[in-house]
Amino acid sequence: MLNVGIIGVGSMGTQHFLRIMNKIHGATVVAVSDINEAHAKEVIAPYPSVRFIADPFALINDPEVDAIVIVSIDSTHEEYCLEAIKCGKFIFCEKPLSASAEGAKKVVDAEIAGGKRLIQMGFNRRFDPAYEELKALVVSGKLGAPLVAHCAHRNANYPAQYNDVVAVTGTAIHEIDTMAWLVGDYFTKAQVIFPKCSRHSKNKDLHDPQIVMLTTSSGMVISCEIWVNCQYAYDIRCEVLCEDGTATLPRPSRVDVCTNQTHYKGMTTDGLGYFAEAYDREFQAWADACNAGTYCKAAASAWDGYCAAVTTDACLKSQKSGAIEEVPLTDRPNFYKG
Ligand code: ISE
Repeated sequence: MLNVGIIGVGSMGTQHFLRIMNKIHGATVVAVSDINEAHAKEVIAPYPSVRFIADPFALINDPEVDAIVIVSIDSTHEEYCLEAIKCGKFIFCEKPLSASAEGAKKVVDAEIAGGKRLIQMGFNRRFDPAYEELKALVVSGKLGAPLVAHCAHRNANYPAQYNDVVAVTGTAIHEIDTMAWLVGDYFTKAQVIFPKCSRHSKNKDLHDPQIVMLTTSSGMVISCEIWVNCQYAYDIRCEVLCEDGTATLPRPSRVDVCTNQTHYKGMTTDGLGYFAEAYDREFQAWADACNAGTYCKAAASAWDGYCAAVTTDACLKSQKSGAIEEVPLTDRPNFYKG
């Protein structure tokens, strides 16, 4: 049984906690840490075997804790990963790996120096059956080489704190990792374009929607529309244009309704619910790999987290310059192959 310690039980952390306690085989949570002690204690109250440990570093070093799940605020991920690497413990780190490419590089260097792959990044879409189906078709080559992709990432509504930085490091980062994985390439150029801004943007520092343009090392061009106050629902789209046809991400199946001379299908605003199956599968894969003493090949590694951070840094630069920015990435080191 894998004894897990979770740092951060906000909305996503609480879902991960409940998922591990109730759905994942071979793993259980033994300790939780959160800056909001009262809330964390409420979350763990129905589970008397789970301890609250106020200091996240003490949780990481706790002898009962075998593996760490990091779901705390983005700016803390790097330091917790570095500490867990020092302890030689397996880590599940929600994206991003670090707030900067420089920070992500420190984590990668520490992992390589330790000689063992310990980090699985929480890029959940790699475990989504719809994305898996799309990737399998593209990789099969049945439609010829992929040339272009159009992605859309729409959230219904975001609070006023959401700004241009988070639009890239919290939202576009999913398209960045997913598309790199889907086409098996990395990015060399990035540009962010600001169209006319929606009146629903609640922050003068949030251009909503915005378009992230990415070029891969093979010359594929990928457009990602990031629209975090689209109002109508949580909506994820992806179409890949290949030499001999196009492949489109299947939409979630919903009841088809006809009423009052109208025809519709329902949608949801709940992003965590939309990808619930992918989250379950990525945690089961993580627990299985940890119990086998290794890393999960299907999951994103610290190197993928680093690639995403280098790409988001270039996007942030482009938001300011308006220009096409270089993404200084190189081929995957041997340590991260396979
Ligand atoms: C959030 O952090 C996520 O991970 C969601 O999947 C994404 O839709 C949202 O835009 C992010 O803020």
